[in-house]
Amino acid sequence: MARRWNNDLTHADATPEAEFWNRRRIIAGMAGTGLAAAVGGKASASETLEPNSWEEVTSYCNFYEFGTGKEDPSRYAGQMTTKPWNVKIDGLVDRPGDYSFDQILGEMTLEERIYRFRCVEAWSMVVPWQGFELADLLNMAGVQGGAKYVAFETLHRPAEMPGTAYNVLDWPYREGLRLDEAMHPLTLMATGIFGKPLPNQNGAPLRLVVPWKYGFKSIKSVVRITLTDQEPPTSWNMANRHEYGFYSNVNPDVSHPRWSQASERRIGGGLFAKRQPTLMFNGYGDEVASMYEGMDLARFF
Ligand SMILES: Nc1nc2c(c(=O)[nH]1)N[C@H]1C(S)=C(S)[C@@H](COP(=O)(O)O)O[C@H]1N2
Ligand SMILES: [Mo]
Repeated sequence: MARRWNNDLTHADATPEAEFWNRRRIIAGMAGTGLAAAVGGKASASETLEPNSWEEVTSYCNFYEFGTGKEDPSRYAGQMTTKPWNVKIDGLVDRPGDYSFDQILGEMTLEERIYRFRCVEAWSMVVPWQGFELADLLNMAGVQGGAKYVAFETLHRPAEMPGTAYNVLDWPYREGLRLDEAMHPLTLMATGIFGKPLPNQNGAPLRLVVPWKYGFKSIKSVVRITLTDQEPPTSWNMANRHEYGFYSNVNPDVSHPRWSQASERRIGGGLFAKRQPTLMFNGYGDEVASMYEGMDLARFF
């Protein structure tokens, strides 16, 4: 339980920003402990994870339900109603049901995680999230023995989502993880950034965050979580299975068919900033590589 160092934080009393930055210094002071590794991953020893700004994280977004432009989500996602909010948890679970967001928050312990975030389009950010481990939510519902995968769905409400008028993707937006990936302690259900509730454009009121995978796996505004024994269909894979694999682990050695993944552009670095090398598993290899032992990562990309 050492990781839950701030179990005093609840949704109701979102951390004031000053307090948040103090907490961040506490995290930074934990170098050498397992805690620091969980937060920063392997590269944390050589790289200080300096978060992007609120402005960058909330204005440069991908949320195609509101349009394909990077600024469309910050312009249009405000129309999305997030209260009330229910998450249906179904499939191979002992306690299926429609869980309200407040009910979920009441059961979960929120914590801070500063993670690298790498989009398949080769840009990246560092985001300070608040949230809880997906494993805790799945355990609340009771995962049954036959479950092998977890499928996720985003809200699909055309009246509030102008982007869904276009068939760029097959709506609702869908994603999936293997059960061991879903249960991994790095896998987060985020409810906030910078100590504040998630802005709509970032996937309010709760979204998945899988820091060692390309950003599109981190599905926003989740309304359904289904435990299944089959690999679930996922939106980007359905749109183009040659370009977007089910696994989509960050991998500098496996190019996207139309561009290299060897380096990335850190958002906010300025026009003349040098691209930085992309890290295997986005720098979280020590924690996650063992899950893929013996797999051909070029084939299961
Ligand atoms: N429902 C939904 N989730 C989504 C997307 C989307 O279009 N719709 N875009 C994905 C992509 S491609 C990325 S890079 C991240 C972006 O998250 P951010 O805007 O909070 O940085 O969200 C992911 N989750
Ligand atoms: Mo992305």
